[in-house]
Formats: sequence, structure tokens, C-alpha cells
Amino acid sequence: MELPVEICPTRPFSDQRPGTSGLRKKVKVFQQPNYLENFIQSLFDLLPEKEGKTLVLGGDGRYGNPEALQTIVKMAVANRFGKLIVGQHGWLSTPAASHLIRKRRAAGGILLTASHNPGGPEGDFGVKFNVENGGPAPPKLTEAVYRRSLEIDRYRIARIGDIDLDRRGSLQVGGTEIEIVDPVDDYAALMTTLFDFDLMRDRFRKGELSILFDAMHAITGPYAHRILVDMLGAPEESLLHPEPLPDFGGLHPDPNLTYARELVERMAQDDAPLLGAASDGDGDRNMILGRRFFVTPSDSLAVIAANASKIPGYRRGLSGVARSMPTSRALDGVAAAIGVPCYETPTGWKFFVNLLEAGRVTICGEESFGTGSDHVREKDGLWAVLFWLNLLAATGKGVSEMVRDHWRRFGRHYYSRHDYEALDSSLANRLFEDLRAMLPQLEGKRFDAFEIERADEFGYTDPIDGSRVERQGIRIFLRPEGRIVFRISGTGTEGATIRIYFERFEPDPSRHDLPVQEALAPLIEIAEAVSELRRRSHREGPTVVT
Ligand code: G16
Repeated sequence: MELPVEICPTRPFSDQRPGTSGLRKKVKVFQQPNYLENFIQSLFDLLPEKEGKTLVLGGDGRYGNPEALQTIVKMAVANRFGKLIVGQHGWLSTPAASHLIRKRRAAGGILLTASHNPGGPEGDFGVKFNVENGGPAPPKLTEAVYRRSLEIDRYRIARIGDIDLDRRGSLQVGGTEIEIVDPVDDYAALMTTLFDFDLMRDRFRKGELSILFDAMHAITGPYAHRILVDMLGAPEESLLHPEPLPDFGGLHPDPNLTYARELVERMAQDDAPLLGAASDGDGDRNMILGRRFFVTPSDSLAVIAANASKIPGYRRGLSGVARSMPTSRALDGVAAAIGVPCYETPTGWKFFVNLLEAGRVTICGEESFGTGSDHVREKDGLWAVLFWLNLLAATGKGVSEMVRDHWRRFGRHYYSRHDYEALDSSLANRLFEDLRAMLPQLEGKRFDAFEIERADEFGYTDPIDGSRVERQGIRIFLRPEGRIVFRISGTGTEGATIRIYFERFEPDPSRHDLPVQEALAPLIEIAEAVSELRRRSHREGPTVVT
């Protein structure tokens, strides 16, 4: 039966350029008539062979998702996709979607999420698009979609009733099969191929392993319940905020020390579990805590890489590792010790994908609470949590003991990121222009105990496809070993967010216990002396410190 397909006239929006990860805007922006439709049709127009192809659809359960999913289903039907695989209730974590795309050989996937940004009517909404390898769309594609969005004049939509997304099973709508799948099944099965579930189950049963996992009322709740409680036997109380809610229960689903406050407080108690962990809106980020101990994401990445041989899925060894440029160089020391290459990429998981596809990298990660491996093409929050759980079970050590052992062996990279959010965009741009102009004069400048060794702006040539990106952050290298990086965030939805990343290497174990901000204080002052960010923005300090 031919379906009633309507070709709707529309007018372009000028602001649909995807950022670090997809198109992210305030809910109110997405609520403008045709805003979502324009972006989705621009994307569909760029996919050459849709007919008969499979598309994966899901999201993090945030406000606006059910309605947006219905719209996308109807547009995908009208654009003649052969099959849609949709997570039940519209749910799919980003790593689970990446896995489904790969496993079911889909042409790609659309994920409705603004990641760690808040939800609800006053919050944020977003669309991520992943390509057939399961990874985030590369810059070439997102730029082409943006260009298309500037000239779009019509979109296609099937005039059909809403699909029941709560009922699993298949139905045929015109030429398109719609399959509603359990969002957790395939992902949970994948995890059992990587980690020692028998060992962890045994340790939980004996009371030798314990966890408090904060799903922040976002997508990882159902995944954590299945894996940690049903499969590993952790008690129900191991989960905090497990049910996905459209406004994340008013929480900010960003797993860091500021927004996961309840978890942090519980982990500060004497009877806290061995491992504390949290994930974000769409389940790709992770935060790792021990009792009264916070593991910076950069250290977590380095510990994971250094101990990979203790985990069944990685016993074969690592082909290489990668980190985003602002991530601390703790990983580089590990790579040198185990004799594998360490790649430095711009911020954005999409820059890891070619390396993973080419088999050059097994494990990679970022300072922004993202860690992952070649099991999917996204960062993966629960994977990192299971990695740590498996490590604790295999070594019998606690989190802080693991990290301190690591520092003793490799030295400690004190690390912190200061975010100045919602700045006036023109002020932020001018500040970067000034920093850029200053670069040639910075070398050799002295600030008490430190001297600027060199300063530059990071650009990257992809070693696999030769593509080049410029202006990926301003770097100031210091002597003795330290580094300051300035970047403008590509995920903010209000004005501009400037991030300053501080890193200082300390080889001496007797100096590994300083408070982080104290250890970095001289660098924080150098950053202000060079940029005058606080003075120019009339701010007393950063909005968020991680
Ligand atoms: C995205 C990207 C990450 C990036 C992060 C922050 O994560 O996938 O690679 O590190 O944004 O980017 P920025 O510093 O530009 O704000 P997510 O979890 O938000 O999709």
C-alpha cells in the first residue's frame, strides 16, 4: 500500500551547525516549527543510499524525545528507509546505539540527546548522528549537513499515526519495517565478552565487592540495573537515581564532583562502597570514585591502559592508545612503558573513530569523563565502570590504592579544568584572537618557578584519511613540566564557554598528596596573567571546576 507522503515546504534556519557532538540547542529552539524536521531532512538528503537501508533510533529519555522520535520515524518512512530499529520506550544509550549500528549493519543511527546538559522544558535538546561504523559523524559530513540546512526548502513526512514505542516486536509501515528492541539486551551481552562476570559475581556474593552507581535519572538506569543487579548480583541499593526521567529529576546529568553531589557525599562516608561511579544523560561518560577519593578522568584512562592485561577482553594486548589533546599526558607515560603508540587528537570522540577502525588504537579517552575501547565507536560509561569493578575484583585492591600505585610508578599528573560558562561570545572570540596574536612572544617568559617553553595552537592531521582541522586549542607548555590549554567548548548552548585545562607533572611520590588546586595554583595565575580572562569577563572565578 502506498503511504500518504507529504512534501512540506520549509525555510532554512541559519544556526544548525553541529558542534563537538551533534546539534545541541535549548529545547525552545528545537520547538520552533520545522526546526527538527529541517535538520533531519538535511541529514537524510546527505545520505546517498537510504532506500532499503537500516537506521537505528533512540535517545536518553529526555523531555521532547517521544514527540521527536515519532516525527523522525515518520520522516524516515517517507524517505524510504528499509528498516528502523528503535529502542523500546525510545531509549538507547549512546554506546548501546553504537553497538547496535555495528551489529545490525545499519547505515547509521540518530540519537536524541544533549548528553550531560540538563533536560526539561527549560533545558537542552540535541540530535547526534552516528555513521555506519557506529561512530559519531565525521566533520566532513556534519559540515555538509550544515550547508544543506542553509538551503533546504522542503521535507518529506509520512502522514501516519504514532507508533507504539513501548511494545517490542516488528511492524510493517509501507515499505519500512519498524522493529522495537530491548535497549539493553545486546549491550549487556557485549559486556560479558569483555569482562570476567563470574569473578565479579563471586566477589559480590562474598561481600568483597561493592558499588554505588548514580544513573542521575538518565539512560544508564535500566542498563545498570540489568548488569549490576540482575547479572552481577549487586544489591538494589547499589543504584542511585535509577529511573530515567524526562527532566532527570531536576538534576544536571553531568557526572562530576559538582553535579553528582549525593554520590560524592555518600562516598565520603566511612562505610562507603569500594567503588563509586556515575554516568551522564546518554550513558557515554563516567566518573570514578573510591572512598573519599576522586579519580580524574585522565588518571582513570592511564590506569585502565596500564592494567588492561588483567581484563579478559584485553589480555591480547593493546595495539595503541589515544587521548584528546587537553587530556593529561599520564597516558603517554603508560604507552611508552608498554611500548605502544599514543595518539593525540582534537576534542571530540569522532576523532578517535578512524584510529579505532584502522586497528591502531585499542583504548582511548578524554579529560571530559569519556573512556572507551574498540568494542564500540563511542565512549562508554558503563564499560569504564565495569573495567574498574573487574580491576578491583582481580587485584583485591581499593580505588585509591590502585591510583597511588600508579602514581608511584609513573609519576602524578596533577590536573584540573576550569570552565567559564555562558560568557558573551564576542568577548570570548576577542580573547582568543588576542591569545593567538600573543603566541609568538610567549616563549621564554618567566613566572616565578615556571618558564614558558613554547606556545602554539593545536591543529590535527588525521593519520588515516589525511583530513586536517585547525584551531583546536591554544597550548602553553611550561618548564618544569606543565601545560595550560585554552579552548572554546563546542557543546555549550548559551553564549560561549571557555575551558582552561591545567596540568603539572610531579615525579616525587612524597609530593603526591597536595590538594589539586593548590598544586596547580601557580599555573592558574599564569593563565590569568596571560589571558586576563577573569578581569575581562568580570568573573571572580570559574563556573565549574573539575
Ligand atoms: C562531547 C564529545 C567529547 C568532548 C565533549 C566536550 O561529549 O564527544 O569528545 O570531549 O563533548 O566537548 P567540549 O569541550 O567541546 O564542550 P558528549 O558526552 O557531550 O557528547
